[in-house]
Amino acid sequence: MAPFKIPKITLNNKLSIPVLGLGTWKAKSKEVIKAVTTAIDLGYRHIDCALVYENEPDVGKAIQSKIKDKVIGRNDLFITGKLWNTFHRPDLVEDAIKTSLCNLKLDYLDLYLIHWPMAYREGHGLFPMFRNKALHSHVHYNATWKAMEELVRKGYTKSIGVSNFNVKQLDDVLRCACIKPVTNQVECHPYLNQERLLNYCKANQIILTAYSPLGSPDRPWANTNDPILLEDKKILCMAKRFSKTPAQILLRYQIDRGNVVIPKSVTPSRIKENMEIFDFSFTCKEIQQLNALNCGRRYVALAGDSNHPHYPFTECFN
Ligand code: NDP
Ligand code: 1BO
Repeated sequence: MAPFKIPKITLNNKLSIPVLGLGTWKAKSKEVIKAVTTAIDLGYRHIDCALVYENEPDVGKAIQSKIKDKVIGRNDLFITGKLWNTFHRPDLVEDAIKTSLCNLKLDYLDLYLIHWPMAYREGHGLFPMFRNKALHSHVHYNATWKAMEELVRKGYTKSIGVSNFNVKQLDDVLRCACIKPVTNQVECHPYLNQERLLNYCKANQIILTAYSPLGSPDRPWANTNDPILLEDKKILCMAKRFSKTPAQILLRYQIDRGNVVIPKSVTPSRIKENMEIFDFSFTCKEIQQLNALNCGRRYVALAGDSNHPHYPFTECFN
């Protein structure tokens, strides 16, 4: 049977992106190979990657083998990569994307994002620290953005965007940009519905890509007392009403708000379950009911960086 065709939406540069992608953060070597292979066989075409996930070579292996077996062509895929915080200095940006391309065994990316607005000290590993404190660099994200634009001109990536940028930071980028960001990839789910940021994005033709849409239950810093989104009573109740799973409710919520969504799973049955969201939809009232769960709960805060001048999650800008 032909794999299911995941719908796409058009970006502000007229290219298109599948509305559902596979997340790869925290997926270990062997499991990510199997996850990407399973996902492509089922019909996923959009894979969300990053240098800092330290599994790009394995994602690349899975992609290559599917291309070699003629299950897909390179043009059928939408591969996202991310510039890590230690490579924001404009002269480091081209080498950073080249490293990811080499890891992924690709000659271009579909989308390359500035992973976070904060630059870290260059040349001391991915998480430079001194006496338990993160070391910062003063490179401004606008300067990094200008180097990102060069990557499009040189053909290393088709589109560029940002991730974890707040409204003010997006505004700064838009003011200096010759090439507009196509997306802002941010944490988004009913506990952190990002209404203000989403309205800003919509007004500026920027697609919001929702990360941690299931509440990132496997995040490394999870505490036993943290609220579990997938077990929220209202979500469970809605799941029962629609004969869907809580995960499917959370994913459809993003699609019906016009967002792209990138759940991570290394479990074949869940990778399949997470695709089975295109046979139902929510009314505006149901979206409002889900929006009403908003409580500002952020599962991926990188709180250790809160003293960085470009830390995005300060109240006045969200
Ligand atoms: P998610 O919200 O996608 O949750 C992933 C967790 O949910 C895993 O433990 C997974 O388990 C489990 N899961 C997946 N599907 C189901 C299901 N149907 N039912 C129950 N549990 C399920 O968290 P992430 O934080 O990983 O976010 C998704 C992706 O977004 C990342 O992998 C990454 O690609 C991107 N991201 C980007 C960030 C950025 O800064 N730009 C930050 C964080 C994420 P299992 O794998 O065992 O099946
Ligand atoms: C350091 C966390 C990044 C996830 O994308």
